[in-house]
Amino acid sequence: MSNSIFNNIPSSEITPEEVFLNRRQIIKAAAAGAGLAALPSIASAKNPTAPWLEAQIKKGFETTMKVDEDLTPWKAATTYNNFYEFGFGKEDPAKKAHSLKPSPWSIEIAGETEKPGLMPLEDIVSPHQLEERIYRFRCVEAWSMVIPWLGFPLASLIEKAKPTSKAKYVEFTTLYDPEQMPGQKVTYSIDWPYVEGLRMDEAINPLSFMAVGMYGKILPNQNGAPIRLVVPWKYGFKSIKSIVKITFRETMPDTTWALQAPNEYGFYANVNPEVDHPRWSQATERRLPGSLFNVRRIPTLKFNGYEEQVAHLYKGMDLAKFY
Ligand SMILES: Nc1nc2c(c(=O)[nH]1)N[C@H]1C(S)=C(S)[C@@H](COP(=O)(O)O)O[C@H]1N2
Ligand SMILES: [Mo]
Repeated sequence: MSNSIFNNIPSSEITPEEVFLNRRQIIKAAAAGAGLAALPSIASAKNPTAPWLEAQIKKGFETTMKVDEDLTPWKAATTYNNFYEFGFGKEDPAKKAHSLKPSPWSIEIAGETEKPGLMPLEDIVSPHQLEERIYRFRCVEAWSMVIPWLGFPLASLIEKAKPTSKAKYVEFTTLYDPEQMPGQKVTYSIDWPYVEGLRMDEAINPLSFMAVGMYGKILPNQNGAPIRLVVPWKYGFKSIKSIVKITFRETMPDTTWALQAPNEYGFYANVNPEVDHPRWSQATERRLPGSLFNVRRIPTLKFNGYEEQVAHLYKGMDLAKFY
């Protein structure tokens, strides 16, 4: 009956990141049959969050960075997601991420650090006055949004985690728990767990942000609860969700998308309208939400508009080679 795992998705929704699945994998998927096309649950994602975090957000936050563009409506930002741990469709995370339990939560600190071990989320977040950062967010699939995140600079978490002088890179790992994240049972998907990374100087750049909320609220599960990375000058796949581990490394980490399709997704993944993806142009983007009659196509900005803050990190590097 089904000849492709994408049968349930209108073709306009089939995304390039999905197309990496090679023919053999798609045939395997078809053989797996209806198992994948489980009936979508109508339950919307709930987030049984920690009361202390709710309270901290209610206490208030400072708005520290804005862009002069309209915010993407909450509904679009929370129902059009990439979170393969809950399926390939953009609507899957909103429908299925209720099985994720974001509390209690902790992050393991590992690798080149003087302080290996578990840090409870409360110890990580509570010391901060939360900041609101309104950032442009550009997916490698050429759609974009403007999101008001709530969180704190990644640099302050790194400082607390005490990397040694050998630490040149920071690796981030998402939770691996197929019971909470049923997409991880799907063997023809990406290799789990999802891993991303930054060079140390990128990680401590003031723009690099750890988000625990958005739109003045706690982070919905589908957006990466309870804690995720946001790196606004890079393609969205660098902004890893539901982080359980941070590993300091001397050498460049192997990251999920760069391993999956090295000719298409690089480690740096800086937004760059001049360097096309092998299968499509990166010169423009679709600003969400659009409609059939109003595709809001706008030019893509170099470093997603954050050139002034980050271009110096890549001085002397050929950005067509280090994509
Ligand atoms: N663990 C994990 N993190 C992830 C992804 C994912 O599939 N799994 N998708 C990435 C991609 S491709 C994008 S565009 C953004 C989407 O974030 P949003 O759903 O909050 O807009 O999350 C990124 N982080
Ligand atoms: Mo993406």
